[in-house]
Amino acid sequence: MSVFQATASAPVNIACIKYWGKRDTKLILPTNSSLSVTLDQDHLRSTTTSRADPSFKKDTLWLNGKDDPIKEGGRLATCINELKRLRKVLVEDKDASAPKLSTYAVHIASYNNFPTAAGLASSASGFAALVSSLAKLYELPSTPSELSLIARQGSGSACRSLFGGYVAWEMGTKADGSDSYAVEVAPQSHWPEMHAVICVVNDAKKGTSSTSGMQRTVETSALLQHRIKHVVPKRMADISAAIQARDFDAFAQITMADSNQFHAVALDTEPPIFYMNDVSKAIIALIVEYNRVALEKTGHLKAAYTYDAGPNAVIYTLQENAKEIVELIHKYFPQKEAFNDRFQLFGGEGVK
Ligand code: 2P0
Repeated sequence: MSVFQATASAPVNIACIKYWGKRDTKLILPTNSSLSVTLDQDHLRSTTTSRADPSFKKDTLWLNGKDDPIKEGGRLATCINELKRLRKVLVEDKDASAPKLSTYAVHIASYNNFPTAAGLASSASGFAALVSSLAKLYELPSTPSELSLIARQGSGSACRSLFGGYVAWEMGTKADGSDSYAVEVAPQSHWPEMHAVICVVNDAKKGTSSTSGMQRTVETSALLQHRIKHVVPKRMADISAAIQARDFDAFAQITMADSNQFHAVALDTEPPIFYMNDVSKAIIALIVEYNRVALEKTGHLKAAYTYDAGPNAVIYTLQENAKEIVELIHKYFPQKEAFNDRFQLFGGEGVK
């Protein structure tokens, strides 16, 4: 008897131009485009195995070994059902001999090989790996951009984890979301010197979830409207050009400015949202000073901090400076065991 099973893995990504706000909460359509770098060392991935079998009673997910209920009408169910629909339309309807996998329930097991203590959100790599594994199981002829349309409906940032390297999520304009997908800006090999140092300030789960926080921002922040209309479009173009030109100075300036503005719109939310803490801010001060000295000595910036919806710092730098930055962090924050240089990362090949 045939076994219908496939495994795929997907990487974590960290945005330089931040996604924050939805114009459609069901389809997960963003209020602005975003751009990320994929962190792709082998120990920072979600790996998912999917199996379809006529004997299975219902779709089931195990997340890190624990049963994770699939809510009817929820994001997971949406992704699974959409992939089943594509299996039927793109494979079974075209080839009468293809097994009718779209009619079988699936069992899905997903693991993150990075510890919760890494302080990294796992929804992006998790949904990207889930979509990739089902697409492989169903032998879909879909491109990564086409699959990103589905991963997006699991978690917005997940669409960017369908690629390695430098990835843009184009917000699109259509109401059905068909033009809101991820595209590769450049592969990791284009600028392999790019590294990311992750500083784990706090590995606790964040106070305000991204999903609810960003909608409060959409509803209450005037600054967000300015950001969407007048800031992000130019930054998307400028950072894409900086990546193409391997211009670290421009990349760093834009990345830090966008992190700052994302946290400013969080603060501009009613009631205000604070994701960074005093240690996060001290790291910003350290990087600002480090860059000031570097600029004076060499005429160039050496580091770019960025913070997501939590206090942990990700510091982008070129390989030649990575060791110095890790040492600097250890020097100024010696008591913090949580600062962890195990996670020196670099962009990579994306989905395997
Ligand atoms: C980003 N973040 O671009 C931004 C920056 C957090 C700060 O994407 O509601 O977990 O599942 O679409 O993708 C976090 O938001 O939110 C996020 P949903 P998601 O990476």
